[in-house]
Amino acid sequence: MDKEELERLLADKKSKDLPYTRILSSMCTYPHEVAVHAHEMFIESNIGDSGLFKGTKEMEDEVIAIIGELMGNSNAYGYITTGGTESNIQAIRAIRNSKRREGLCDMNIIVPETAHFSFDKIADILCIEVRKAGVDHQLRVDPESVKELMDERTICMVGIAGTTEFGQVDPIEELSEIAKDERIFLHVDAAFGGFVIPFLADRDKYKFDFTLEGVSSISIDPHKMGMSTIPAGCILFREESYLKELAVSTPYLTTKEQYSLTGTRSGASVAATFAVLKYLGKDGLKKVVDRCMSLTGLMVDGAKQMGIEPVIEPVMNVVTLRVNDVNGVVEALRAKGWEVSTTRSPEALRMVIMPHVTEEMVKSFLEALNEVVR
Ligand code: 0PR
Repeated sequence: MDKEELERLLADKKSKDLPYTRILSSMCTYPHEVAVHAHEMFIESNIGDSGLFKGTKEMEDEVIAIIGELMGNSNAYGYITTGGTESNIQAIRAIRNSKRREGLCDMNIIVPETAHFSFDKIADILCIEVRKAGVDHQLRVDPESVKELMDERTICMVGIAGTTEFGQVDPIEELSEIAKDERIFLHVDAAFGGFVIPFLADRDKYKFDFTLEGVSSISIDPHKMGMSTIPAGCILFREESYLKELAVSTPYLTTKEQYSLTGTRSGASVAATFAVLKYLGKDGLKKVVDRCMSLTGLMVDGAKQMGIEPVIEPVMNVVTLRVNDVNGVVEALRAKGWEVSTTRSPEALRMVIMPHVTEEMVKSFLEALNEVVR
């Protein structure tokens, strides 16, 4: 195939992909232009053999320190993963390995029933039981339910800072107290919320990071609200010993140990994450969140004016609306060119107000919604 023909083929495939300008169902977005530039510049970098790519490794170390500081601990230990799934797997694997060395078997962990489906993969891969704790009327995990599920084989509790479906934040402060009392590992899944909560006006209501003594590890994804390129997640541990639990020996590489789940690993998305963090800084990231939150308010207010109520008042940039015949509404909106998603319990329409969403998009979506529900 010559290049022109290949170009036509690629363009044809591209035309079948939806542009984000029609997508309200995704937690991904267009990467920031500085991320795209850095990604291209480091396209061949494999941080899986980091001695060959020392500049990339320096960027990863700095990114871990910057994100650690954002999470209340600039001395946290971790690495850039492929996303929230790998980060969650690695956190649970670290504590599982540590307890296995102590001789424990038939272990279990407790996650909120609102947890991301990556925890179902974890049950399968790590062969541990994943117990699901109930939530309150605001869809936050109920600490009493967590305590009831706990036994001598419970090795970890999980709290979610920004649930996938509702954008709700669990009472991590209470979980942290339980973690301290019971000496149990507490993992916080902030894959989505990690780059949102620190910039909210009412952030003090949602303590979730390493400033809480009981928090042992955090997942936070640059490829979601961090506007980096895919794949970019991040796992952070308070203590280095947990990162060491993940080590395998890599005798013939430039480094003697590796902690990551994957072998070959994208240095490009490390560079992209570095670029966004350096270029935007906290002020720039806050502006992104401010804008998303103001459009979230616009969408919820518009829906209320049509007599449609949100399931919860949005905590972050996720809008869930109570409508009759949710699936019918999704189909009708799709016919009008809008991609939205749904929640399971309670059933609702779900929209994520990512950085690619504009005021015009929200207004024209509300018009479409109004026509559909009428
Ligand atoms: N933890 C939480 C709280 C998440 O919301 C997600 C993904 C993960 C972990 C897993 O992250 P990775 O997908 O990076 O491994 N949340 C979104 C979801 O499952 C991911 C997503 C993004 C899905 C864009 C679809 C989409 O179009 O809904």
